[in-house]
Amino acid sequence: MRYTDFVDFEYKPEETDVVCTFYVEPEGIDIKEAAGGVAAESSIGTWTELTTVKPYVEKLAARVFSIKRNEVKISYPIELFEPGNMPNILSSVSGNVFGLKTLKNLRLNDVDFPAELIRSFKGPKYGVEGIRSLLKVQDRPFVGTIIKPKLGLKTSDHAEVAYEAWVGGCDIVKDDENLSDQGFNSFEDRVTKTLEGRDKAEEETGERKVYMVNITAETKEMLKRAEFVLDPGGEYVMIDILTCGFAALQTLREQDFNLVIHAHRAGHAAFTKNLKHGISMRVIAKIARIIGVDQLHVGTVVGKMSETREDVSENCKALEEKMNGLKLVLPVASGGLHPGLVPALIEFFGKDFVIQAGGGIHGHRDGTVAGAKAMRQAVDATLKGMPLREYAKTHRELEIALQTWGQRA
Ligand code: RUB
Ligand code: CA
Repeated sequence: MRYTDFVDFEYKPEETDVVCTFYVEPEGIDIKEAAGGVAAESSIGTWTELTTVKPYVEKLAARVFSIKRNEVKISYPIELFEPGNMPNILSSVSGNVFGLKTLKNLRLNDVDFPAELIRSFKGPKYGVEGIRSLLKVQDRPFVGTIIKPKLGLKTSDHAEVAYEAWVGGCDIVKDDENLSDQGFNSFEDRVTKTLEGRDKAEEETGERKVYMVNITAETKEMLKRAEFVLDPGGEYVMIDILTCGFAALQTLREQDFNLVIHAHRAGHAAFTKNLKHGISMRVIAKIARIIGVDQLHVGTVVGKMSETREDVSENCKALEEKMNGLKLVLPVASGGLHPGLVPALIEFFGKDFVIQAGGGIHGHRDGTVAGAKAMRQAVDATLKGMPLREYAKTHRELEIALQTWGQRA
């Protein structure tokens, strides 16, 4: 079979097919041959015709069934894939094809997985509803913080900052993505001390508080760390899903620990930022949901990271749209957030999301407690329908935050 033999505009995808949408930019060949090349190389074909192909193999060919300018849709028969094996699926649909010389650019913009494959993974254990009942917060966004400075604080100071954030009003405290078990802040000691602070903060505030400890590590080590968190009553773990890899994420999820899984996407922009080449965040979000994360970073629209409103909407859709009965994943907005951005965030996300701020809390002139208070005040004001500047007249922490960072109109 030649590349163009993989193009069949008459083909109608079966319900059981995996359907991928690519952006394809050919180099020195026409779009039809380029699209056929992607289908061939990601299924049963190669650069030349083979003497070893049998008729039953030809039935497994992926088919290009639509080309609109550079948008190419390809359907893959489900038999090409091993259920429950995400690396296997991705090694086909997002594998060698990225390196083809005859393609200037290639981006995997979307994947629709059939029910049978979705069912072969666990999916989220808690999802939005599970998190809401765990935290006993029903009618507002969650407020979270990342301990800053992101690296370097010794354990006692880390725990103290966490305690202050909770007392000030944060529901969630999390480690940063690159904090694991370094000499200055060892994992086990940090879990113990930080959870002690959580218990104290819960007692003092009467609110539920959670600590998302970063267990990112080699897989076996990561599982040990997850178990360690359970002992002193931890309810959450955080994992860098891209640097650990989807197989590691799946191994963690399959333990079925009573732990909410927070997914950090550090490194995603290496795949997602170039709009003509790579893999979209929407695809990464779908995969993470199917494997089974409970919450995931999706961008902010208004913060320090680069995604547009449309990008972030697409990411959220992947977490919320109907997908074979999978639970909804809680979107996390994070990156350059501060109280002055809260009205714009709530306008975009609604209530089901986490407002997660590091600098925008620990950078408050009067410290972490004041920073967390200012964030909660911004949420309260917005939900009451009051302009932040008005509310700030009687809420000093918010007033100072607005003075320092301003407010987005
Ligand atoms: C933000 C932070 C997060 C980034 C990740 O800190 O530590 O790791 O938001 O980006 P700060 P994304 O609040 O000080 O900016 O959420 O886009 O993956
Ligand atoms: Ca971070």
